[in-house]
Amino acid sequence: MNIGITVYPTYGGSGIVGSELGKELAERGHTVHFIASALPTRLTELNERVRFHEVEMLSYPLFEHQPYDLALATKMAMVAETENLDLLHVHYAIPHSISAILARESIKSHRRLPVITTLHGTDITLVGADRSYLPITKYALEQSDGVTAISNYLKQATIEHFGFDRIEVIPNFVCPTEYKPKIDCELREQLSPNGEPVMVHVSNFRPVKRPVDCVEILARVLKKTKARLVMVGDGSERTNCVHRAKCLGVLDQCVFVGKQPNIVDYLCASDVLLLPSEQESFGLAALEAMAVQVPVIATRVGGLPEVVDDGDNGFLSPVGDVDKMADDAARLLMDPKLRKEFGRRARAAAIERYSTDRVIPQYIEFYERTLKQKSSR
Ligand code: GMT
Repeated sequence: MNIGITVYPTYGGSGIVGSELGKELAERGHTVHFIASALPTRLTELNERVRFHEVEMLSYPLFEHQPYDLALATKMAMVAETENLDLLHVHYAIPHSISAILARESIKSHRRLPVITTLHGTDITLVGADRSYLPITKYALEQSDGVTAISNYLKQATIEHFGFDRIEVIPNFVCPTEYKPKIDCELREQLSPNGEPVMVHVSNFRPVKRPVDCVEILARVLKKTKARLVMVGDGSERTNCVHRAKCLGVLDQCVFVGKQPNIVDYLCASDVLLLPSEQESFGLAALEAMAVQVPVIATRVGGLPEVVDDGDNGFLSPVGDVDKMADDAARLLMDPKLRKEFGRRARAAAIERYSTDRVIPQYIEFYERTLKQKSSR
């Protein structure tokens, strides 16, 4: 198939999932055309099967803000024609689905271009559910030729918010050969020069991720055992994290490494992952940690209970319960045998439910089904 994929090209989870999906499809013989405002960060290599089409913005003095949605729709329609696309697969409903529907409609007199929308989270629970965006998000769902959601939780949330249930759940995935435990003594030493156990947090540091809770957890863990906190990523909450760490007197035990392209190395150099999010429709960071045998301490929200088995391969707590999360983290850090057992079970669960070999064929089958439906209409 010739598949057009649109993602936000930044560090967000939906961009990562869309990009990794494209690479996996290309490995299976399909040609993937990424249509985005910039080269997605995970697309390090372009080739005959993985192509990139940049959305060019028209600058005109009359426009205070340039109309990105229209520029995207125009590019989608153009790529569909020139590259003979079979379908468009957009990640994150706002505004990607609307642009794709516009592109489809603009060329429908002479070309069929089914649109598949994958819902990732805040496109439904926050942005889409906002009164101002609700009608257009509902329209985008209804007009898409196929809709997928990355967890059962998100499917249910979409039904509740929009009364729309024509949704296939296709979960996020992880490549077991890329995400496997490895020992990088150099990085580990760099992060923890005195050999303390390492807790890691990976996110875009938005308020919804509650990264300041990680600092609170560290301060409580340090009352029981030695530990380091490695904060990977960047965003608006970073300064609050640094400020809170100073107030609690634990800044010396924190390392802020900023955005990193090689997340897997940081996960492999750690002992537990902290994910104290207020909302998480899946929790890709949790899955990636589990795949490298790092147990997860997370909140019991959204799709996280579908990924992490509480008390078996990680621990779940109510949002904001930093005392319990610290107790659970300390328990794992102080007991290497338990940690190893949790880690082993975490990887087994990650591969069993979410390996690329299990999930990518579900997307291919969904594409084929959508293409058939469209032609029989
Ligand atoms: O919805 C968002 O917050 C943005 C989105 C993103 O692009 O990072 O994150 C969502 O999609 C990820 C990939 O499918 C999921 O792993 C995240 O759980 C989800 N975030 C939220 O639901 C807050």
